[in-house]
Amino acid sequence: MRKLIPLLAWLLLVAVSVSRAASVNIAIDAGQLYNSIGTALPAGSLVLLIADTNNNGFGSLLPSTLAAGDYVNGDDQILYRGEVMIDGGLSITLFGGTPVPLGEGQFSNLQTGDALSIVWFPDLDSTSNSVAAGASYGQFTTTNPQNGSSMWSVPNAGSSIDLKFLTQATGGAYSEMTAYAGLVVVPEPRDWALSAVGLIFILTVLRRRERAGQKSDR
Ligand SMILES: [Ca+2]
Repeated sequence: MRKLIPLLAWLLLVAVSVSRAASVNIAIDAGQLYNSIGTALPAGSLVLLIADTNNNGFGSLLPSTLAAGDYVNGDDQILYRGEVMIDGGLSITLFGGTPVPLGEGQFSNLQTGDALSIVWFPDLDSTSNSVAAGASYGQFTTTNPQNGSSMWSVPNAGSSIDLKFLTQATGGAYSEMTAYAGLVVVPEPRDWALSAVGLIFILTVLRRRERAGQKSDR
């Protein structure tokens, strides 16, 4: 028996401002994360923690900037940026285990109970500041947490939770397929609308020129 494929763990501690007076600590333990053809993500790949601040579900990602506080599709907000780390164990602590303080009031729409999700990008590294249409990504959230995970939602102010996302390759219960990046960033609707308007304009001009040419030929 040889060692298992290198385990990938991603853990972060985040202090998220829930109200002016209190914050919460969120730790994440992740298993293998893959691209769409089953290759494990390399160390340094960008991972985001996002929240469904309007409680209407996580929508498809739109082209967006990727700073903490930005929205990735209108109302799903980035709480924290992290990166894939490779290690032989399941516990890696970023920042020496010190919770990362985020500015109070930075997430004014965030409320206790908002669903949480992680998003990973096979083609972006942790220094990337934006994502374009067509980029692939994977996303995970659950209302039925396993392996000792807390609920994947914002806890009460002042409390700490541990979100776990462990695939079978890392001793967890989730199939490897749940860690595949099979989604793509879609263009914003208005981009499609603008393209359609532009195309109609060009066709109209061409048709007029064609008609003008036919008249002058007579
Ligand atoms: Ca949403």
